[in-house]
Amino acid sequence: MNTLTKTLLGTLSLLSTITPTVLSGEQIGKYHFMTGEDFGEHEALATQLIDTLDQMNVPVLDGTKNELSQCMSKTSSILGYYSAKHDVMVICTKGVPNWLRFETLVHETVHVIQDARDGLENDTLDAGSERYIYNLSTDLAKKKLRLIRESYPQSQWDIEVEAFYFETKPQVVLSELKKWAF
Ligand SMILES: [Ca+2]
Repeated sequence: MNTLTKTLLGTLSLLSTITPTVLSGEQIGKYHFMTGEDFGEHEALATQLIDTLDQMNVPVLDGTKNELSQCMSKTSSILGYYSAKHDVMVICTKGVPNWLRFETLVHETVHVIQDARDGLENDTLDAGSERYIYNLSTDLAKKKLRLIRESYPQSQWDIEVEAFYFETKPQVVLSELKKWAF
């Protein structure tokens, strides 16, 4: 069983809405993976990010096309997420403009970097030192700080400060990601 298959099978236990039929090997190929083209004018950078994530065995799934519950809920506004347990990224695409899809890809990629810092094989994320996060937070737009405080548990504030800070800096995130891909 290759790494990607293992990862996807692992994801199935997390994302319960995928029907059991996709468990058979040949249907693994029916997963909807994202490509650079799904990000419109951001295609070039998105392709590089996705290719580098692929090298790290982190697939990027279209959560809407795969009908994952997190993307189908009418009441929630989840744009995407990264599972450190399964090393899988999910981007919700329905009604999401290209720029916001791309920002979500970059944001979630920061979480992949945080996961890689202390080893992708474990489920923990490392945001860096308190001083580093403090410095980022003083530079972060007040609106984003408020969003973090209101939308995330306090235990996640540090990792979100870094992710929100760099979500608009795709080049920086891509170069940092490449350090972890080998
Ligand atoms: Ca980790």
